[in-house]
Amino acid sequence: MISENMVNALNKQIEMEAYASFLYLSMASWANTQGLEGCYQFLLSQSDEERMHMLKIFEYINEVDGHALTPAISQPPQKFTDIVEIFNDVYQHEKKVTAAIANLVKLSNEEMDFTTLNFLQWYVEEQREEETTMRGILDKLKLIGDAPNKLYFIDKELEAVNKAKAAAEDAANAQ
Ligand code: OFO
Repeated sequence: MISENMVNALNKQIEMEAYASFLYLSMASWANTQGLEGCYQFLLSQSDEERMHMLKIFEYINEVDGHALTPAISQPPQKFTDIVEIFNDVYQHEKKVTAAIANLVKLSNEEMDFTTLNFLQWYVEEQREEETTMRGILDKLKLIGDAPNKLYFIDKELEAVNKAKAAAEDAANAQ
């Protein structure tokens, strides 16, 4: 049986995933106002993914007889100055999420809650993938640097990331 302590910690994670979903949605909206369609689509899809991460925990808590709570979400920033800064912020945020998942893994281990430990493995892998993706994007943005028309090239780069992601999803769904 899951402990109250573990349920509380998972409910906290729901809050973090929900905040990430809204933060990325807000970033997507700003990118849209700048005409950065590739960045907009990427951040929109990241926002969707975070909602899915939230729901997965939500359903898990209820499945194991806990009480999943709808989180209170503080308002994310609405205005941004620079798309490169946005991707830096996303990377930093993902690192925080990775640390939070690591704490959940530690807690489930300490409590010998192997069901939750097993459930969390998906998140461990997901965070590794997310950090790799974000680092890859930041590396590309560094290469583009302050080139003339840099926003155009950044957006093209994000379009390529979106295409690669869609292809990987199609391949996974075909299995
Ligand atoms: Fe769910 O935090 Fe990003 O991936």
